[in-house]
Amino acid sequence: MVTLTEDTIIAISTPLGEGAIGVVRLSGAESLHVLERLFRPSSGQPVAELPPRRATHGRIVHPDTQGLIDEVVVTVYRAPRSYTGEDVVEISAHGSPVVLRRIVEAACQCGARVAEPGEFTKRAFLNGKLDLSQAEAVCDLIRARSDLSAAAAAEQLSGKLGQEIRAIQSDLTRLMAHLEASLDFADDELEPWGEDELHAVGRGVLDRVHRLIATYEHGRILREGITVAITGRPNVGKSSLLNALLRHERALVTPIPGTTRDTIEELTNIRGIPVKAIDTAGLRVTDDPVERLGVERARASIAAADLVLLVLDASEGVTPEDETLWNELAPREPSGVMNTCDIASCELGDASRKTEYVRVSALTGEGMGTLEDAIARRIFAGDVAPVGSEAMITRLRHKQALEQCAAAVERALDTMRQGLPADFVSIDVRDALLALAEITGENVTDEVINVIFSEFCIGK
Ligand SMILES: Nc1nc2c(ncn2[C@@H]2O[C@H](COP(=O)(O)OP(=O)(O)OP(=O)(O)O)[C@@H](O)[C@H]2O)c(=O)[nH]1
Ligand SMILES: [Mg+2]
Repeated sequence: MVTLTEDTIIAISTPLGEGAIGVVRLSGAESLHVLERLFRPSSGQPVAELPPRRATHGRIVHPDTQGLIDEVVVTVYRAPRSYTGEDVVEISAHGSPVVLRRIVEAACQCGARVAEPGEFTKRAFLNGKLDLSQAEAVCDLIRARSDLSAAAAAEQLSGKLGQEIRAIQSDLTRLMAHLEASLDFADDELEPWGEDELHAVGRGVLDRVHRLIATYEHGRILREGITVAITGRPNVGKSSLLNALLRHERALVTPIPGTTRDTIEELTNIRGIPVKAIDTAGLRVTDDPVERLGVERARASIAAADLVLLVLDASEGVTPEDETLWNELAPREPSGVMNTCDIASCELGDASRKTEYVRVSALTGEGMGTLEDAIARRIFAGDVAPVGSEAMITRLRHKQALEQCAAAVERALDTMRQGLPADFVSIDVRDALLALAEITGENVTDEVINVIFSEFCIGK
């Protein structure tokens, strides 16, 4: 297990840049001693006697010169009632990068050291304030790029995933106790279960684990977002469509075919899902070397995208070039978008192909809502699960641990079916429990912990 360092750490906890307020945070056993040397409360109260969780006004001064650095408000939290579980001091200063850096430097002169990325949350985890799934959720919440992503991270931070894992752990622990009772070396009070009961509990666990694994597809999308590539032949309105999705004029639009050369990527969100939308060069054979490079990039973007939108121009109908593109892109199952509905009847479909086009006008915005709905349905394969109803996993790490757990439970059930002795079964049940403990962090290596916390920003 990881050992805690005794250092007292400090970092700027608000984003770098000018702001009304900037917060510097200290954590560790020496926090109050460091504060004592820097802080002069307006009330004249000694720092050691400051009441916890109350705002105290005063001045931060340089420890050597006693020169004024800033007028601040300080909040003291005493262990274990703090974010990290240690003594914590939060200094709210004016949001100037220079002032905040001077406070950090002054504190370092008094014995603090600059925190590593995620070190505050890592300490919170090591001190039992958060389980590992909650610590991961802190990172996800800070990084969330859409409402749904933020909601999913907030649910996980509230402990929802941890609770479900603990419920499964408790079933497995009960199973283990009954197995051991039948071995006659554990709790004498416990009636050993019959085979039916053991099987039923094992299958119940398996169900719950599989249900959680099934949430990964949605969870991953909410955490990581998806990439949507906009493609089609030149001049059909791809860049206009990108602009309409982004609701601002990001890409150049002209009546000249071949306007877009380089790919243009921009983050947005569609129905609460974080989306990276990519506008690409129109696909055609060309002698222009620059355009040709653009077409190569477009093809690479299409290959890497999660979803491909194939744009057609209703005023020109379905052209032979469009047909060729449909065939070429068929393996990617593109969503058809019939653009320029404001000037042309969009009723022409492609009966033979039975293709459903979403009819839009990138110019007037008509049909864009329908397109966004269609994209959201495609992303979530038809069922947009409301965040919050059930525990959800969002990370591959969780999925792999659950798959290991499921495999171990399967093995246990198999071993029972073969009528092998209970101690064989309990080996598998123990493996299942260990796999689950990787999610909550009761069973993880230093390496895994370091990787998880290195994703964080400094000050968190
Ligand atoms: N009436 C109408 N015109 C549109 C619509 N969408 C795009 N246009 C026009 O069509 C022309 C081409 O639009 P772009 O968005 O540049 O098309 P593109 O597919 O990005 O073109 P390339 O980058 O050259 O491949 C421009 O003159 C747009 O104003 C639409 O929905 N209705
Ligand atoms: Mg374009």
